[in-house]
Amino acid sequence: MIDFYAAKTPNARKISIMLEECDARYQAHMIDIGKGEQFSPEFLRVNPNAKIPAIVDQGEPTPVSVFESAAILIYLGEKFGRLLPTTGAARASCISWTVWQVANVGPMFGQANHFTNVTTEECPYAVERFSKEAARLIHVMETRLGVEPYLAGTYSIADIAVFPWIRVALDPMARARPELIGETPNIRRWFGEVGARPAVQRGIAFAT
Ligand SMILES: N[C@@H](CCC(=O)N[C@@H](CS)C(=O)NCC(=O)O)C(=O)O
Repeated sequence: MIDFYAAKTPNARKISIMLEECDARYQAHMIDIGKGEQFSPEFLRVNPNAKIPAIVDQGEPTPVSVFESAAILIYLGEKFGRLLPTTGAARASCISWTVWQVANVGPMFGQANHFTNVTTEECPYAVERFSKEAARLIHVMETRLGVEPYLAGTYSIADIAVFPWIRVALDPMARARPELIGETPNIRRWFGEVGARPAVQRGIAFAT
């Protein structure tokens, strides 16, 4: 059994999708980050950095805590032997694109959304800076998906890492900026294929 600490956010949905793809036995524990539950002493023992997602794998001789979504995706890929190539160039590519998501797409989309939609202060410099970088990342992804069907060639944890963030940007109900996506036929083709997977649909439906 895997304890999964989560909230209704794209970062958490990466992990619910991966748990579903792996047919893992898991129990979700919702952390109310609006109320500051991530700072409770119990949760800080799981993730000293006070952020969801995090997991505790109770299925090992000694429980294993993992935090940071990329680390969790790699841990689950190795544990279940799924969606993470084991050697060579394929593994390097998969890890590169997975880390690309957590180091770039998450922070930049998050900041672009924050300064555009969340803060009540006018911050034109920050809006411009983060929106431009988010648009550049979309261009990088669109170019990549023009030469490969999936980010690392075959469907992998890298696609799972990015999918919930593109979903937020595409969703007209979301507060993120759909105009950032623009004319991106390759991303839309990829989004349709990834989104049609039953495990992805179950992972997205999690906690909605
Ligand atoms: N780099 C982290 C980002 C995690 C993150 O930003 N989590 C947010 C929710 S999506 C959070 O827990 N925020 C609570 C806070 O900042 O206090 C990852 O990929 O896991």
